[in-house]
Amino acid sequence: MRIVVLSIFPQMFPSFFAHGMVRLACERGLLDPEVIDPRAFAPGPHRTTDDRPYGGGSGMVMKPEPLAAALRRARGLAPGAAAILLSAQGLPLTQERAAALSRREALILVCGRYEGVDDRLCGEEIAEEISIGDYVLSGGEVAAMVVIDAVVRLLPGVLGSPTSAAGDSFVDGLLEYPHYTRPAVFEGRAVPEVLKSGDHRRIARWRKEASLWRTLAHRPELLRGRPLDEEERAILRSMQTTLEEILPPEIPREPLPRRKGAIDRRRKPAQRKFSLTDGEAAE
Ligand code: 9D3
Repeated sequence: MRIVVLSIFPQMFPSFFAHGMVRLACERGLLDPEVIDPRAFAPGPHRTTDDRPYGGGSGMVMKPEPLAAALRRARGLAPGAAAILLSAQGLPLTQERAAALSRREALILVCGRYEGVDDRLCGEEIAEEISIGDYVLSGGEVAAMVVIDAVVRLLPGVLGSPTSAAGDSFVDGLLEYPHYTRPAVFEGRAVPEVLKSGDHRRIARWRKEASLWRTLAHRPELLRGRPLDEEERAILRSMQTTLEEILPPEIPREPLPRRKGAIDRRRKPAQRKFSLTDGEAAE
């Protein structure tokens, strides 16, 4: 896969391409990366790539001409590739989107800096915009590395076996179970006995329970978006039973004590638009 990155900080990339699976992919000829600096296409002694925003306001905007010229060069290096802008306004990166990108011949990744890129470039030259999540970065470079990392490990021949990628979290919709290696006791904490038992059925069951428990605790919304088989339903039911044993039902129903001086935002019964029995009364 050809990947051309456009960035005014090209020196952020060499060490990224020189490590781990990304490096392996390059060595195996499965990834052919190139970084282009739009500054090289900017005129004048200062090679300025930013300017003040029309309409005023704080921050600077990336000028369209150097980026457009760099894009033209990128299209020469990666004919037919879609240009993707890394942007906080983009569609969220998911495992599914990473998999779709990994099936393309080539990618052009455009990294913005400053407050953003002149919107006329986004409209005409950019096919897609991708965000890596709802937090503020200072530019697209780290996001481009995230996209490349997620995509490259899905290229056929990068991972040891094609099934390694299929076992990942998100691929089967659950978080992963905990991992352990030697020593058997580390700082007084032992590895769960079952993992040393050699009983592969019990190990598989323990891992399934741990996956479900973690998913329920950290990412319950993932369980809603995924069909559950009978074993998984049984495990979740037993967890509910366990929780009810630990927490008698009246405890979570008790309202939390009010902080001194806090404004009481609890809606009083008189403020309700409808009484709770309206539905029945209408029948
Ligand atoms: C006034 C609001 N701006 C700064 C607080 C908005 C803003 C401008 C530029 C927010 C982020 C950025 C730079 N971000 C990216 O280039 C970026 C990004 C991100 O910030 N979050 C998640 N994914 C991405 S991909 C590129």
